Amino acid sequence: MSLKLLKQGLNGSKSLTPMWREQPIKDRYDVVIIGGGVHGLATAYYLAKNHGITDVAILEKRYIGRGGSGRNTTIVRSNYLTPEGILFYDESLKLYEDLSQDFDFNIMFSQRGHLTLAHTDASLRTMRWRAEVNQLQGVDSRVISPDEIKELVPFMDLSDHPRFPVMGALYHPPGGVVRHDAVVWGYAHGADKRGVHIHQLTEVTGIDVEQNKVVAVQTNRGRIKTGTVVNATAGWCTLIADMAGVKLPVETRPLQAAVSEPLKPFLDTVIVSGTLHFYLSQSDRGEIVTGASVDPYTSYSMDATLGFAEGLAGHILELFPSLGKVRLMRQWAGLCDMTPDYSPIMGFTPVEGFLVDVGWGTYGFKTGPVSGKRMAELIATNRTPDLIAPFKYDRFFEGRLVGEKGAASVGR
Ligand code: PYC
Repeated sequence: MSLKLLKQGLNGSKSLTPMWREQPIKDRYDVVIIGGGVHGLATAYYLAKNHGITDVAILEKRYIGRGGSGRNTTIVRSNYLTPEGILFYDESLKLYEDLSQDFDFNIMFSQRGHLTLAHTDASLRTMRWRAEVNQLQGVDSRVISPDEIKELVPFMDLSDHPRFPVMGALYHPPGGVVRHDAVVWGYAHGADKRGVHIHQLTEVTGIDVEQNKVVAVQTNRGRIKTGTVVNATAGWCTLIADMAGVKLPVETRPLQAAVSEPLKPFLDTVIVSGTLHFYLSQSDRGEIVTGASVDPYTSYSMDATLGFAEGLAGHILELFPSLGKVRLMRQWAGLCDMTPDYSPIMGFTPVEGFLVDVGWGTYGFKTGPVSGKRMAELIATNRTPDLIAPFKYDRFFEGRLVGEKGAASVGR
């Protein structure tokens, strides 16, 4: 046990220092980041840590981590389908591996392995395809048989009784889960410590552009002059981009999720079934953390629905009938900004100084570290890093889409 922890245990809350501070808001910053989720916070953190740029404000309409960063199912993996996607997601996974040490704060990262089930010949073929592309990029991923799955998940029904029997799976040992709030708090703490200002309850109401250049943002707390604005507002990115006159090819859909009551440990991998539309893992508290596809309509609603819970439970029970008596404890929804190719949009836009880190669909949380690191590099050098060049805004006009069918929960 660390000395710090022991001291806190003995002194109670007296020895606790806040993870980040409230600072007076200035009327000018070198960089203004809109959105206090993991992407915005990580961008500020790496700007300060890697590039010494500390005159940075994060503007968050509500409280940090209130959007997708606090509403996801905490899955981290890099077994994507496109070489561009795999390299990008893999850098994030590697950053996650060192993040607890980097923060000096436990983010409860657990590389417990990730299984994507195949229930048809066609999906088995896709898993083989993914495994080959993964391996070519150096990512640990392979197709395994039902017998091997049984070893990893003895509770799953691998007989021919389910409507869609399991024929195999893509197994990705480095995939896993991480405590999402801890990631938000760790980045907030690290950014604050280096001089970044985090302004909660600060809503952006307009962006001032003169001669095609950003000059300021308008907020409910006054006007802030700046030459660099980063739109890191998953779920609301089109509304912010509209303020700068930038159109984004994005539609917004809710993605619902749920947790069960706590159970004794029985599942130590992440399970995904594209055919049955569910994914689940067991948290360190014993809850089953689970979700399904995006809702089949565009909306900004973050309400949970009974229809979703019923559909999800029905699908899970097909493979885990022994969970029949388990009660759902909580349900919620987050907003997903979906692009036409299921890849993000990162970097420069036609408006000088207006940068985007958006279009994060159902895969944004896992990429917080790499997005923050690479967006910070782009801001510091005014050059697009090679790793994120495939995701540039211009690809939609140049016809260079990055069709990322390894994205989860995009079925409709
Ligand atoms: O991309 O792994 C994923 C994922 C899981 C749930 C939503 N997206």
